[in-house]
Amino acid sequence: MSFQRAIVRLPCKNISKALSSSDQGKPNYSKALDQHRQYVEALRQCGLEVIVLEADDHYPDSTFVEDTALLTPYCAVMTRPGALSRQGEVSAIEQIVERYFQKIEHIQSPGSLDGGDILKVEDHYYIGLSRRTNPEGAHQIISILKRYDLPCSTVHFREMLHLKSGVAYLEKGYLVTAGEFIEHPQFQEFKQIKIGQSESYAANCLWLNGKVLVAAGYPRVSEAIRKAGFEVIELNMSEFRKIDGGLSCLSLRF
Ligand code: CIR
Repeated sequence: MSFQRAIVRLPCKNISKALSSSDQGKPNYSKALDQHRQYVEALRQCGLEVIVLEADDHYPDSTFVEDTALLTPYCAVMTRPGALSRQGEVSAIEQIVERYFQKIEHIQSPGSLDGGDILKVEDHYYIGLSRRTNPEGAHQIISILKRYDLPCSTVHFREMLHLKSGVAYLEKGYLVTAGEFIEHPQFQEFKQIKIGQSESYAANCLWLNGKVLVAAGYPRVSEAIRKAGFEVIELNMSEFRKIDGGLSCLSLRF
């Protein structure tokens, strides 16, 4: 599989008001912009055409575009984020997605679903049930994906914010796993690159056309991924980490 394009949105001036469960302080806007610029550059290095949307000051979390949609080969599914303050992010992304997708589906109330809870492994979609994605949201997306003959299943977990906060797929049968996902029964059939507690933030890495984007500052993770045969691009993510964001959250790839 390969990706041609990505949609990203510049971080906004109100990024310091973004949702956060971390105790690492507020993100610095100009550093976030700089890190975002490098992220876009890395996407281009991986061969993607990058659609860069203007910042939206109304939504402090709006740089995390991944949560607003699932883009599949046959349709786009616009989500309904679990955090009330983020639900208004979706319509602006839909206007962009409409240019590229003929079929657009929607998650509807009372369903909630964040894109960060959807992990694609080959042609299978794992849907995480989290604090953001409720059973109704999962039920709706599963019905949609079934209509397009896309196989899927739900994953229960307790600790992480999103499914992809702790598990990533790198192609060639490799999963990167951290925390509760290391022993998770649904992920035992894969070759696992297991990440220890102290580096678990970097489990949210991103395979793009043969290269893997990894957060900088987690040397054991980069090393393990290199050993598995992938080229690694390290990116400083310090400002996004402060607001619970990882590498995958910053783009929608298709
Ligand atoms: C939030 O709490 O919604 C944002 N501060 C972080 C979203 C991260 N998104 C993701 O993992 N897909």
